[in-house]
Amino acid sequence: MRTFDHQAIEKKWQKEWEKSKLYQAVDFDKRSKHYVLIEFPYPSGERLHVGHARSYSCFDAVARLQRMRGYNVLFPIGWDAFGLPTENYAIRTGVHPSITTKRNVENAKKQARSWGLSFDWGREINTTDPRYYKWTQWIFLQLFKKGLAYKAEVPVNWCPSCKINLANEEVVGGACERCDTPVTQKVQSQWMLKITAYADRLLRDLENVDYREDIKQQQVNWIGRSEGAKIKFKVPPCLPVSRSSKLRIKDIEVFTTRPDTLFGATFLVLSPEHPFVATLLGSKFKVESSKLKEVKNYVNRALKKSELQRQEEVKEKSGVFTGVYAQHPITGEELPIWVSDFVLLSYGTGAVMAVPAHDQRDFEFAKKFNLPIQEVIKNDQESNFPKEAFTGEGVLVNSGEFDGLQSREAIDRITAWLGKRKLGKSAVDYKLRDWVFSRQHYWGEPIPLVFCRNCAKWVPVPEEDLPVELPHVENYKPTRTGESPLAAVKNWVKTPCPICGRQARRETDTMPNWAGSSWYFLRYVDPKNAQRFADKKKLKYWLPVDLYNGGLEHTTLHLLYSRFWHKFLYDLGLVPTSEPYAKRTSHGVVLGPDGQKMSKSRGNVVNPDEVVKEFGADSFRMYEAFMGPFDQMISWDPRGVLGVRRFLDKVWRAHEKVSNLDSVVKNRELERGLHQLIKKVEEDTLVLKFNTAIAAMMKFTNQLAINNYQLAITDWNTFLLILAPYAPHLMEELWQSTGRNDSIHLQSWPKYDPKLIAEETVIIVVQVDGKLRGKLEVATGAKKAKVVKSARTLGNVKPHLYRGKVVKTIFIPDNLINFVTKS
Ligand code: ANZ
Ligand code: ZN
Repeated sequence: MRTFDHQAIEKKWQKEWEKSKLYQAVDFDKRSKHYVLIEFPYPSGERLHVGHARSYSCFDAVARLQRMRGYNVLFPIGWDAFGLPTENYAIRTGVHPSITTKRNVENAKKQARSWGLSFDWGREINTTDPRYYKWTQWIFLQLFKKGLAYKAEVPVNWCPSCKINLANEEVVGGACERCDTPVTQKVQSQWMLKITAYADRLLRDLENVDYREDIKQQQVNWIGRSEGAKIKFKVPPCLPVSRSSKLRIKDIEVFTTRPDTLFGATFLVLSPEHPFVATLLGSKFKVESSKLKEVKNYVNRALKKSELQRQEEVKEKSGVFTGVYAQHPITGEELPIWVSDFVLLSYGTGAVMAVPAHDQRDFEFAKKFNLPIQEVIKNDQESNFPKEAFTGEGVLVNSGEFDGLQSREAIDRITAWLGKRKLGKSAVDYKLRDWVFSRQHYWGEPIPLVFCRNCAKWVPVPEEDLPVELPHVENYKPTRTGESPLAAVKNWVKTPCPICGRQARRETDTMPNWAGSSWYFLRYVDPKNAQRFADKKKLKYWLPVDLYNGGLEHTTLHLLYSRFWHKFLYDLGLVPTSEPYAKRTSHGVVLGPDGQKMSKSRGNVVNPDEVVKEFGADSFRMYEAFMGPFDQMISWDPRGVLGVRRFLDKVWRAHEKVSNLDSVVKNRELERGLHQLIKKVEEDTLVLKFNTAIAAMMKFTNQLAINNYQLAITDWNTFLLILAPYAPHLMEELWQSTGRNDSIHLQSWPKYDPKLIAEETVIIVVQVDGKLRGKLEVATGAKKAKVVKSARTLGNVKPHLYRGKVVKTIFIPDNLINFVTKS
């Protein structure tokens, strides 16, 4: 037969594997454990796409290989199912999100099954299952109890069309990721998680994990640690200070990475949200009222922009003078206080000392508004001042008693000087901010807190009352006030206070989509536990995750969030490792056949179900692994799938040929090729070079044909084993067709013979006129010319050759060389 019936074969084995629970991970098994994790999918209406299939197929090959190598492998799957697409669908159609989710999960599951992935389905989880989110809520409560969850008025990205607050990553180019409406800023009271308390450890512990270098770097940049100092600038009271003379004028504190430039500070700049600005606008200083109006207008305009817009617009500097001055902490000089939106509230202290000679942004600002520029760092080699700011280090000038010091030393000395006078201190700052944890949405985990007026505080729902189940609603639409739709479920919102029993109100905000995925890898370890989020002993056995693959779009937030939760649980003594993932990798995106990002509107979406139907799951999976280097973006190539299918057909036919030869002379060439293949496929798969592993299989198959299939059946079986992780159905079929009835996927990975795969050598006898004069070690099959050249130089051969002229050279490959001379 020229080809095989993939539909029959695949269905048959999928059923068989499932029945025998072939891929079950066994808790506490004596074998070493190996935990292979892929990011769990969102069950959307679009189902799983060929991008999912890339990482699933490749990591399935890893999981299968590791099982064959003797590991007790945990390779689980689940559904990250809370979130907006399902909610928006509910708004459009009125179908309850839980129904949509159920349907989508069923479909996606059918797909994943049809691909023959070796997931342990017994551990399947779903973040929207109350038995799951009970523990998401429980972990939140632990954070709350430890003071790591708090409420704060924060500026949030607000989409006026979706009527929701957006996380920064949901804002693309200043617009809502979903509806493209320009995003505005709004101040709202939100639950925050204090991830910044873990900033240092999240950074430091990157040293102890094996993440791909660029992934590590992204984490480092996102955390964004800066060392410097906080410096106080006093603001002299400009009396009269309104009616209440008790009002204290706060100093303005700035964060700077360059205290050595302090003498070059010629003005201060505050972010529009800075509390000082609000105080000022409250007219507690004596400032001309026209000035105040100007400031007010500027601030109002700035507040409408999103932080992202502000960062993008920094080139066009804008700002306004407040009319108020601060005192330089050393010279006592008066420095004008400005407000500008290039200063962000959420970084440092929201205030900067501007040093135009040494900071390019300050330089441009000073030029535009005609503010003084004072050089304080000299560096003859590098400085381009006064054409532009010189931002490097050098020797201090115009800096009083600190003149002549190097920047580094000056930083220490000036910081110490300020410290002694309580005007400053060294400080570390992070770009990382606390995590805005509430969403005004329906389809998420309810935040398990109750506000009691009588107790005057937020009260946690008692743990034994968890989960706080999401109530059924008719209307999923966010309210116009920006409140969650849950606020409209009056009898759900009203609840007795767990402390005093008086009527209180439930929190109606829900958790962000990131919550459920922040700990799911822990639940796989013990998915059915009703007493704890996971049994400690099981966690000890399975953690950490040995290999975690996911999209680059999750390299910053999801990775940081889950590392944060994990560290928190570690501090509570509830998980055994301080890091969740020993190793993190990432796959490249699969583009459409036209080289563009796949999208419905472009019409270039490849439907995996059609590919599987036409070519079979094995061809589909193998093509996904073969399409190119795993970490690179690759366009889908329909001919590529066909090519892989042809390769599998060749294997299918070779099976018949090899099986029909009754006795075979061992072909050294082929044997060596086979052992090289064992090594190559094992090594390449483990370092995620799936494409080269498959290329080697193809090469061997060609070699086999050239050598007339002269392979012993035992060696052929080895070949099937090598292919088993990549083409699991077909290999099972071929394996069991030779009379075996144990699964190929329960076999051990073959061992290669290192001697066999080394370039082989032979000893060649060297004669002169038939007399033995030396021996030579050469590579098997070495050519005559090469052997002649080496033989002539042998110590005992050379003199004999000089006695006469060589008239003839007799060469028997891999055996003998004889120089015939005439004297
Ligand atoms: C004075 C100075 C002089 C600065 C100089 C730099 C160079 P990184 O390195 O990214 O941490 N800054 C502080 N808070 C800010 C905010 N909220 N918005 C915008 N800029 C802010 O940046 C630290 C530097 O960024 C700080 O050091 C401050 O400017 C500015 F020659 O202070 B520097
Ligand atoms: Zn109460």
